[in-house]
Amino acid sequence: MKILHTGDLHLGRFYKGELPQNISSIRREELWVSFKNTIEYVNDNNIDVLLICGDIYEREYFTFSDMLRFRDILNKLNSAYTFIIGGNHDYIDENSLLYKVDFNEKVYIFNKDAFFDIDELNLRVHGISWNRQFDFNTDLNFKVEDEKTNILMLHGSVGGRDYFPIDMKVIDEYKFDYVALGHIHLEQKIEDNCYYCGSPEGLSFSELGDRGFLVVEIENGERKVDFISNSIRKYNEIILEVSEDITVEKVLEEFNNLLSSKKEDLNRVIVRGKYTNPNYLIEVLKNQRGFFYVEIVDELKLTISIEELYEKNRENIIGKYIAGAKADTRLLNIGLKALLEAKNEN
Ligand SMILES: [Mn+2]
Repeated sequence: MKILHTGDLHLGRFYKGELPQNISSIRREELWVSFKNTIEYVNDNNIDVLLICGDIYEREYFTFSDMLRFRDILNKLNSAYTFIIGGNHDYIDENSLLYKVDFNEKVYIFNKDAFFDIDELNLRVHGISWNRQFDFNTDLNFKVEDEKTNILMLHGSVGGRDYFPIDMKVIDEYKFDYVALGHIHLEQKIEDNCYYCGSPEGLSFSELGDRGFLVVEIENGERKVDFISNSIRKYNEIILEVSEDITVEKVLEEFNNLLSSKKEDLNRVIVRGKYTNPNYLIEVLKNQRGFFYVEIVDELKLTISIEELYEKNRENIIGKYIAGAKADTRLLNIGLKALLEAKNEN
């Protein structure tokens, strides 16, 4: 039996000013495209079961027509069974949009049911939708059956204290063939039979690198878990180190080298080191074109000391300004910054 484990899709995500408008619109749509690609993967690779472990969508930004779209995409599945639990962003109650549309008979949504059986696959899938009131120590209702393949779906944090804490000591007693987790957006193995799938697309600069989903093969009690990279773009954080003896031209060469394989990604370049004209360099880097998205974080320091600057500029406006403002450090820094920038513009 082949299982695809995904979750934390965050369809409809609203990018709260963290990206420019045009980029966030593209990303919002790409979350949908990424999900469509996942469905295509299920069809092309004879996956029997699709598990979606919560946070499919963000309740406050998801409309009825979004839910119809979600249904239409899910309906493209050729034969796989789908199991859905709610997460903290799309918690399930009687008003949940998941209940306002009709899914086909191969889609199972966990609300009150403790498990569903699929006789054709000799499979029992347990699941608990995210619930703030759920008491992990007393409310568990698992009925593992040894003759079947037993799977559990949860949305919460292993060892955590808020947001549905999951106690692995309790889970381990049930001997599940596989425990599919959602909520933590970084793909990771918790135990041999228990994984977080991670978010299928990075959602911010705190979700760097490769993203995708997990494919789990369970055959005769043997289990194989593979991460499949599937994201449309990645978030990257890149450090660009400079020193005062490097020309702007050489910095640009380095910048382009670092980004050459990442042109279509979302990149954050942190510029570090000491430089004679830091503000000028940052402006030049900010104006580079030909990338999907690059943001520059300025961690440069001015190398030159005030004394040195004064010695080199005695005869011009910079030197005269230093002489006049040196008693007030704050004023000195503000004025110097403006003067050095103005000088570079000419
Ligand atoms: Mn999430």
